[in-house]
Amino acid sequence: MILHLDMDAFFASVEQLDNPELKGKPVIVGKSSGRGVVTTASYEARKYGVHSAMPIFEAKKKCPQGIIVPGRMERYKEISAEIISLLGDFSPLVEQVSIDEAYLDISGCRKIFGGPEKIGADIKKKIKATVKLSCSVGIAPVKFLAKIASDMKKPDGLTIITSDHMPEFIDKLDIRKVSGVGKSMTRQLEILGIRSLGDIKKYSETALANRLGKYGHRLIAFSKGIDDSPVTPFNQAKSISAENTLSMDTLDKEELKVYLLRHAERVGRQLRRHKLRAGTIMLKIKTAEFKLFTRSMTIKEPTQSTEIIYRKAVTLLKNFRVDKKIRLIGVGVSSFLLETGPVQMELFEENREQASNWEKVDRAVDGISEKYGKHAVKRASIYDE
Ligand code: TTP
Ligand code: MG
Repeated sequence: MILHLDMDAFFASVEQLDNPELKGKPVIVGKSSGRGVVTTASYEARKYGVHSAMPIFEAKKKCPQGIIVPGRMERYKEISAEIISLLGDFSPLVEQVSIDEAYLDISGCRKIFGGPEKIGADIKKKIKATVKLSCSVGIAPVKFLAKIASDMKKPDGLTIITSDHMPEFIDKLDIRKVSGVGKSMTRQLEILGIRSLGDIKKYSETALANRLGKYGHRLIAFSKGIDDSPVTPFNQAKSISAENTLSMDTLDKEELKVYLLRHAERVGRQLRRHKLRAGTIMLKIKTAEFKLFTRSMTIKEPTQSTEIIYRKAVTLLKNFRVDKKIRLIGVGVSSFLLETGPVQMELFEENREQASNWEKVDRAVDGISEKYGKHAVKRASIYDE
């Protein structure tokens, strides 16, 4: 099963999140001067007919009480990265397709997380709890339907198309909803009397392919519920990271260490799930002035241990002069080796033993988390979360 997630009125919702005075109000993101267009609008503004790509002057006419705000791309990217790192907890196969949407292959997740309804609801809950924003989720046996499904009950929707319902769904599906079918294609299809995806089946494959070219073949496959495009994580095996924006900027290293541990846990878990070891550990810090710093170190013995990643990240933090308040902290790992690959052992017997003991702890923790959920075991220092 494929899950598609799309944030609701993303830029506008972030503006409402950061400025509570905007909550519940019609917010229009875009340049208010000259010939600016609407980048996006909150659902309150959409009620008045305001939508993306509409000239601002027209939006003002439709919704005079609309509050126009310029965009803050940096901030949207920051939240986007946080969302993507959360998704990695649910499946190793996450493909980000735009700033606010991603596909997840959840086929192998039933055992750990439950059925599609459960995983869809859990992902929504997790995002709501962490970044305080709502999203819409669609789940279907194939990618193109998952995307259509996520759009069906916006905002805050969850739509599932099971394989049993798929044929009926396809038969009724308005052809204009299928991605790649634009205005001119719609006109061509209308001439042939094709309005729903199911109508495609009335025609012979060769006739349609002759008329519509390459895309004809694709539509024919879609009409049978076939879409071979896999979920392809494009950062596959390059780096894994976790980060968060703090609820309040801080200078306190002890407080920052708690976040490092949480991120090390997430990154370590993902490494173990992918059966990888990392040779480089990275610390990412963004100051209150949005200055970004990264510090990294190579380790002799590539690791997948939470504890080791945490300790190295702490060392990097110790060496980092914190003189400006910090707003974001993250941990990343890269330079991967397959788990089975040769691993150079630490020189000292004692360290080696310690490292292998930590790996045993990780395995035990992973085992319990898989069985009883991620919150069943926690390290003492993050227990009060
Ligand atoms: P969308 O997901 O298309 O729109 P949205 O999240 O604002 O609203 P919806 O609830 O319908 O999903 O796009 C995500 C963000 O991308 C959007 O908040 C603003 C930005 N964007 C552009 O910069 N240009 C555009 O033309 C569109 C459509 C969106
Ligand atoms: Mg969106």
